Amino acid sequence: MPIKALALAATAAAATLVSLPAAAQFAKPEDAIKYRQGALFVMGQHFGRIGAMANGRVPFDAKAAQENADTVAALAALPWAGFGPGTDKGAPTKAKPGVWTEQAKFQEYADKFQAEAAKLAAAAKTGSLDNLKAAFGPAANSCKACHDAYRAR
Ligand code: ASC
Repeated sequence: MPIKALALAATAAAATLVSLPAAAQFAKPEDAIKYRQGALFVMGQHFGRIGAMANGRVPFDAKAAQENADTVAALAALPWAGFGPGTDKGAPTKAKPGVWTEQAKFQEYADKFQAEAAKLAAAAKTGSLDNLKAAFGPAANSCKACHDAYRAR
């Protein structure tokens, strides 16, 4: 295959990967709801392990912090595809109607969180607890801001 065609094929493959979450299709609203809840739950578990280190509740383990932060950063792209049209009901959910009536604003929160998750992963990669702590606060705040706005109690 000529180099140009190879490069094109590689770009197409990469684009497929990147657009996978956005293209996620669900057989029924219940599946989308379970999908987003599952992704958010798993993320929360890994995020919580980083928080325990950042807050001194468990000893700092640079490798564990990096693995958990990489997992959070990878999963951060996923939940949003599960908030598509018509997924406001179909299974128990705490998502507020604003998710669907203020889509641009909701997307801003999702983007902000993804940016903070990437920064957290970069900070974890340095192996410095101070860097981890510095990045954890803003990341946690980006979780909380969206929850406050769009998750019912
Ligand atoms: C977590 C988790 C969240 C956030 C949020 C931060 O560990 O599961 O939803 O942190 O509580 O304020």
